[in-house]
Amino acid sequence: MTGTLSSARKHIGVTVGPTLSDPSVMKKQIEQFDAIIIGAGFGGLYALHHLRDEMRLNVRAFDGASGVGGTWWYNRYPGARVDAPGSPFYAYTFSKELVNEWEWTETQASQATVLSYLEHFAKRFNLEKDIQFETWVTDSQWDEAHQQWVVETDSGEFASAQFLICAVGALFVANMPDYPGIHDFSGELYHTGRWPHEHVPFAGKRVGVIGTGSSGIQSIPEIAKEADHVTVFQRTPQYSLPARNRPLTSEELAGYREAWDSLRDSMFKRGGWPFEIMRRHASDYTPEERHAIYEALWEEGGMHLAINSFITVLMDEDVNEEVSEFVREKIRAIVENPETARRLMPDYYFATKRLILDNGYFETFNRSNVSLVDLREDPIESFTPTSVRTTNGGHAIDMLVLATGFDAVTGSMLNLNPKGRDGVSLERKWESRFETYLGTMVPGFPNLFMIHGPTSPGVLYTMPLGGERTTQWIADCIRHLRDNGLGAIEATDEAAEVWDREVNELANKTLYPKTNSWYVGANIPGKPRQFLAHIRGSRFFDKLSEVAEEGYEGFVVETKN
Ligand code: N01
Repeated sequence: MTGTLSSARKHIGVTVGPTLSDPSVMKKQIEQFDAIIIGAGFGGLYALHHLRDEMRLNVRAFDGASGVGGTWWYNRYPGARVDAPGSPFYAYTFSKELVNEWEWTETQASQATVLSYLEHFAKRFNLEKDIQFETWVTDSQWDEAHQQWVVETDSGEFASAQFLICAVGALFVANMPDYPGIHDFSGELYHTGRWPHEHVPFAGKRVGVIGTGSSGIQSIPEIAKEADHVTVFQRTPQYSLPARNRPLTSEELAGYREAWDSLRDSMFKRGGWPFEIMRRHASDYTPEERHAIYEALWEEGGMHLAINSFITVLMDEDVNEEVSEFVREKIRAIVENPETARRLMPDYYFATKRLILDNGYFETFNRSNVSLVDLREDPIESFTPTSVRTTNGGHAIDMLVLATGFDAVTGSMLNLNPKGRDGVSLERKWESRFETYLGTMVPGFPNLFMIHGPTSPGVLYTMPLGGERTTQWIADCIRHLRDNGLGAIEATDEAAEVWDREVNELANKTLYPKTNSWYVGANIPGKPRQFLAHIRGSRFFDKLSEVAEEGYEGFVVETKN
């Protein structure tokens, strides 16, 4: 954040109160819109299209990057791909024309393909003219008197709008490990979530990779193909399933297009998943039959082992352990060196961290140029200009890749840190608990909407579709306000409390909260522990509709000033 709203106001010779109540100054100093959108990734782009073209609102979007794409703009590390469900479902679903005109060529599209798709989307709907790129929103403040949000950008501009839509990304604020002395390392240093746009050559280099989440597991096999040596620094061994990425045939794509309406309908009903889900119980099968089911699902690849094995896999410890052991067996069978295989054995509940899909990750450890350091047995002690030193010795490297993830779900909203009613900041509001109503609004922050906010289904749902559905709800809410001469809508504390309980109760029926994952904020030291996602996506969107039908139950509204 560079400066505050009031300090910059001072800079241009005005103060907060009088400025905002003086229309002539406002016209000169502050550009006015109906809605401001922060972020031009999947969520923000659709919000811009929908609010501007369907609702006919005057909208401005801001993004710090120099192009559209959000997550797909930043995460350019080698091997970055979509996980499940893959093409053509990880895409906008609302326009059949769009579905029919974009030619997906692989089941798990690469980052470059997804970025091209988003660029195509922006061009097709002429969105770029209303996006201000390379512009960070550094501050945002609710202006009570005018029932509007005023935002400040890093270029010292101000803009205001009745509605503020935060499409700031659930996985944006990079988690930089705070190892003392890490800056003593003088070689090339990258974070996967901030990968350079220029080609990064690995040939002839010794590369260290810290982190074995999706980003590490996707990038390590690609880096190993080129580098002299790759040293993987692993803190938690992972379950990873074969992505089985392959070309998507034109017949398959044609079939999906043909059946689009029913597949989309299925996504609505099945938590964003387009295909039928087996609703079977492990106890109805013999151990041999169950094993055969796991084998078939492993061969099928993708997330099927988690989604389609047994319905209690994320609730029943015994079923979960059986699937966990099945994956461990696979790792033992793939990895030739038994000591390396031992270090790669995951021991948390299967699928309670975000599931990872890989393209040859475990196989990579059979290469002679890849070695594994288990940080639990052999922790990092220091860095030198040319090495990482762990308890058992030094590891010479020329390049360090941090695949250490993000301050997930809440980090980007806190980075924005809007100031709501009475100037109370989001940071203060969320000091001990990430309180929201419907994962979309926060008490004390009228007319501020989040796409993929905490306690929304977020990453547990197919995100582009989740963004569409959330935006449609936001748009209906805005229409409701406008049609009824209302100036503001705000979630009540009571509704947020009930919501919080409901989200928690759902999560506590599963094994998710028992694992230290970014779903509970455990990857960020000091972050309040709270399960951050609504685990029943379809039920979540039904609830959004019910709340609207009931006249926005759980909200208070104000007439327009
Ligand atoms: O981040 P992560 P990610 N010292 O937090 C380790 C999405 N995504 O960027 O498990 C040593 O999952 C950390 O260890 P531990 C997807 O939703 C999607 O990989 O905390 N290690 C872990 O191994 C995903 O879940 C795609 O013990 C440290 C790793 O770093 C999410 O983004 C692709 C450490 C971080 O894993 C985040 O994935 C990529 C430290 N100080 C990402 N700090 C798709 O395919 C952290 N770690 C769509």
